[in-house]
Amino acid sequence: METAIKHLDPLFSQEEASVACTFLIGTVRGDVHDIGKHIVIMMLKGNGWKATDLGVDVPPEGFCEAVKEGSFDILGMSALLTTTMKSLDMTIKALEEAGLRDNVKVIIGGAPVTQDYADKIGADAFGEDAWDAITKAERLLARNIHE
Ligand code: B12
Repeated sequence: METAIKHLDPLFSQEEASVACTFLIGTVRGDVHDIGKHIVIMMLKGNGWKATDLGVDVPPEGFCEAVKEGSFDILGMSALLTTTMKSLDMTIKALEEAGLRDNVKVIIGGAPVTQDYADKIGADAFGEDAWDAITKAERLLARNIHE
């Protein structure tokens, strides 16, 4: 999978952006699963988005620092373990405590994650798969522009 991603990535990065959108993404603390996250990134790039990957096992403070230092429209977080879903919640709380929550729209995903969980922890959206991630992110961005 990793070899395939290395080959495919340059091809997905050639499209021009239909919307100028920046997407920060990472796998949450305690979790090293990143295959699905890489698929999301490839799909984003293929649709003209700028995606910045923070990697795996990213602590809440790592997400906060990146949101503070950069200029991102959307923060995407991936969790593949039921035990690391709480890191999604903790990261959103950390963003709130740091006064950064309004800087980004938050979209979460990963096999155990659900819309109910996204609602419960105050995420802006849940993406079931890579295409859903893009659809929901574009919807959030459109809403942001019209707010
Ligand atoms: C590959 C894999 C691993 C690899 C990961 C390699 C890597 N580089 O990612 C390795 C071997 C390292 C691994 C380790 C472990 N794993 Co594992 N792993 C898997 C496996 C087989 C596949 C996961 C996967 O890649 N799926 C394919 C991708 C494409 O799907 P996806 O990740 O869901 O992504 C899609 C969507 O969810 C969504 N999405 C994903 N991220 C995001 C982010 C955003 C923002 C959005 C919008 C959408 C989105 O879009 C993606 C594309 O459509 C699953 C079992 C399974 N069949 O799912 C177990 C599984 C996830 N692992 C499991 C476990 C238990 C572990 C370990 C704890 C095992 C152990 N005892 O060591 C460790 C934990 C390590 C850690 N700390 O993270 C369990 C989790 C159980 C649970 N309920 O929590 C599973 C379900 C296996 C099982 N049936 O028991 N694992």
